[in-house]
Amino acid sequence: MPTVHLLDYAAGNIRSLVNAIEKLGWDVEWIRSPDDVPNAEKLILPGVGHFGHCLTQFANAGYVEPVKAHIASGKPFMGICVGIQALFEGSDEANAVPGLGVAKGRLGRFDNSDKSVPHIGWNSASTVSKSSDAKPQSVYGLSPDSKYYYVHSYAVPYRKGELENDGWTVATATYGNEVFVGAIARDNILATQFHPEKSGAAGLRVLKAFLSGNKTAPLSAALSRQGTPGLTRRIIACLDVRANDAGDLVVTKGDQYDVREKSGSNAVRNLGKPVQKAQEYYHQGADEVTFLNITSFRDTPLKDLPMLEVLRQTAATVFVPLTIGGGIRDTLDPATGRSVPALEVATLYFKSGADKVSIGSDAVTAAEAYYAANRTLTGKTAIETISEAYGAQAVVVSIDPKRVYVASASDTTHATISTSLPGMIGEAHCWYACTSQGGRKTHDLSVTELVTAVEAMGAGEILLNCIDRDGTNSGFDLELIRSVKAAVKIPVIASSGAGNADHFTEVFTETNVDAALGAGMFHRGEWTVKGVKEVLGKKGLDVRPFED
Ligand code: 1PR
Repeated sequence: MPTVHLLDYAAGNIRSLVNAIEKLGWDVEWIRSPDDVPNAEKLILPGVGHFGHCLTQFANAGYVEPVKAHIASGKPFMGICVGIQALFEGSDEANAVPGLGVAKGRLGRFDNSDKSVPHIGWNSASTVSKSSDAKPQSVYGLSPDSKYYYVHSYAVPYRKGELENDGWTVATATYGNEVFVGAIARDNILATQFHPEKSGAAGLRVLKAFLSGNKTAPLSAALSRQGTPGLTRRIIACLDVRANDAGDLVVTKGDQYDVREKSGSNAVRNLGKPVQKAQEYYHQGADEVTFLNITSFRDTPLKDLPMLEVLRQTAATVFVPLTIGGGIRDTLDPATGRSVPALEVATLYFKSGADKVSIGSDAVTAAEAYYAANRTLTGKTAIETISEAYGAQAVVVSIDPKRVYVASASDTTHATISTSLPGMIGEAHCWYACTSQGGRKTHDLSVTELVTAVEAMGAGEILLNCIDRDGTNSGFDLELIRSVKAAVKIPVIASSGAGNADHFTEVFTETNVDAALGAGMFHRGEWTVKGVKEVLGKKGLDVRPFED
């Protein structure tokens, strides 16, 4: 098999990239020291997380000159995510750390006054015409009709002509009112801010064009419409996974978190096999797939090795972002009695193909400790340590709130909302209490307190479930979503209650939520992800076009 070299210089969850390259029929060889660089014919510089952390590791390991020499030699080079950022002169993320300066420009942080940051999701990479009468150039199969998966807080602002004057072909994306550089190409160099390995068929096409040296790979003919620039509405399929009574790992789904059949056997509801289901949703056009290991609070996640295998098999065949949740916390190794930090548990998942980990119960405990210590950050929580090592974008906090009704706002110390859905005895106010251990334990901590605390700790995204709505098919809790969106700047995923496509339309039009997740309606086959997206598209909501 042909070989591509990948530079291994910083902690990062790059298993997905290896999977994508192998799927395309190439072998990966690792560059583990600067002396290996001259052996590379084709070189990929990946990178996720913090610019300063990555570039400092890169420079300290002695890679700057050998990589510059590789680029100058004319041999193929590709940078991905921090790998494109490295080509520029520097970043506001770490002012003192220089980039390679191969391209002119610096990265700035997205403005979060009008939008969520990090920028997470599917956006364009539309090549810019060289002159007003010229057609956009087709490079490496990048298509203005396709969408690619981005996850970052810093970007190079696009200024017309600047990069082009130095011979670069530029592809841009738009986030809010900011236009930024999504990809650049010149001679032997291709670099993308998005992750081609996580961008489904569109991304694999770009990666394949680079690997096969096909700079002028044609635009995809598969799509029939001109894409709208900007971030699409993200649809996530969620699989709650646990062992059933026979010990098999199954996809299950509860009603308000009760996953046992109501009649007859009272068995754990079995809705299919995790890997197969994930593949099904990928082929239906799911923008992400989330696995929640819902009983891992009972035991140490180190015992959940079958879950790692589920992840491995899924990641080898599903090329959109994968999140895994359940049991991400400090734990004890039952075999040796050794204490194992949450970062090590998360690393097991990242190495098996997860792109993000989702933290539930442990986030509640950490937030309680944060407030008890007068909002002091310890740097030791699971959120902080994983965010530090893998970047905020890799840390999702999954929340399981439930409504607590009160007759009057003065009946509780928590901030309440006046609700349009009064309680059983007409209470017109409510607040949302956090729970842990799959809803079994209720805490005297509101959901807005929790999200504020975890954002301060470095979480990159909120997965906002709702016990009252889970499995009810009655639509998302819009009041809950609005109150959480008002409390944080990081993206929020709406979850629980979706029963049909109109519920997705409703949540995207009635709130400014960043993504929406469905489970039961997909598992029971009542709706496909594709069907939901078709409805959203008809309502004028931009979704990632389906490509196979
Ligand atoms: O606490 O870090 O070990 O993580 C455990 C994880 O498992 C948490 O993310 C928690 O939300 C999840 N979990 C625990 N018990 C259950 C349960 O259902 N008994 N599921 C559970 C969470 C919510 C979503 C569901 C949506 C959409 N369930 O998984 O997919 O509500 O459902 P719908 O569209 O069918 O309404 P830790």
